[in-house]
Amino acid sequence: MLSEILNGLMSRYQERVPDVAAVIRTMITEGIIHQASDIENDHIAFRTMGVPQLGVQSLEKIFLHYGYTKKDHYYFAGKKLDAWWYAPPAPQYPRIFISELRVKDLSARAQEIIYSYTDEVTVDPVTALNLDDSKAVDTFLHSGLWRTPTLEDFKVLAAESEYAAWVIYNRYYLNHFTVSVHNLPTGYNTIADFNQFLEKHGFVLNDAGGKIKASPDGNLLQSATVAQMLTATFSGGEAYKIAGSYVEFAERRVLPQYADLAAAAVKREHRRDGFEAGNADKIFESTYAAQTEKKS
Ligand code: OOG
Ligand code: NI
Repeated sequence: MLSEILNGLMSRYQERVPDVAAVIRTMITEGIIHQASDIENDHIAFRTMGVPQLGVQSLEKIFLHYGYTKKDHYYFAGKKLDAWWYAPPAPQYPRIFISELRVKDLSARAQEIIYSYTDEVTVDPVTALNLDDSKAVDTFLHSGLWRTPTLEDFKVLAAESEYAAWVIYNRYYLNHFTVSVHNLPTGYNTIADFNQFLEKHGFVLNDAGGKIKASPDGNLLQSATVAQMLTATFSGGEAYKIAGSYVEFAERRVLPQYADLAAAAVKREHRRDGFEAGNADKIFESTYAAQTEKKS
């Protein structure tokens, strides 16, 4: 079942990213919500390596099997990434955003390092999965795919692509979940107000391009925490702090053609859907050193 797979992802993510439980706890103590399940999860996101047997074409098969629909493509020239978003089979499920590194656009040295890991996966591992078996899917999403990297390889990759270094260590670990703020009580239901609440409680926000990332139509507003650092253990046994995952917040405004709907009648389909390349480009930087170094 889809909800089992999503719950498995969320529980591992929550164990790894203390900010997740801290945001939820603070929302409860502030009286914004009663319990964690009151939070609407706008979307979740994954990162992957764009090599033939892996990448989006592989990972997406899981979610297409569970009824997701592939939607728009986004291209990030500077970061050498492609991404797509997927609409859920029913509105109680989160959207999914999956990006992949355009490995062929990197230097020969970086490509060689990446292939030395990804070549361990000889065939698309998702084709071998029984996708109806949600336990098997859950196990797969939390398996290593390739050997633990060396610290040296991690550092060489990070110097050229922080995204590449993130994926070589973190693999398919959930990159973030996203709190929908627009259905929260007044005082918290805009990104501007919610950011203020977060900062008052000590959460550090990604300020690349400004703390509020806004789509040109003004209807999709996003913010994100700076990723928390975790102590990674590399193949030679070295402990080294690297960026883990972060938490995102999204405000989707009611589309102009539904502006006259009574607040109680507004549903997901009346709000701005999809993603925005300009916003996403800056949100990726939540795991980049320029942001994480502000925090540690
Ligand atoms: C994804 C960044 C983009 C969004 O909502 O536009 C994003 C990532 O950091 O992998 O999450
Ligand atoms: Ni996101």
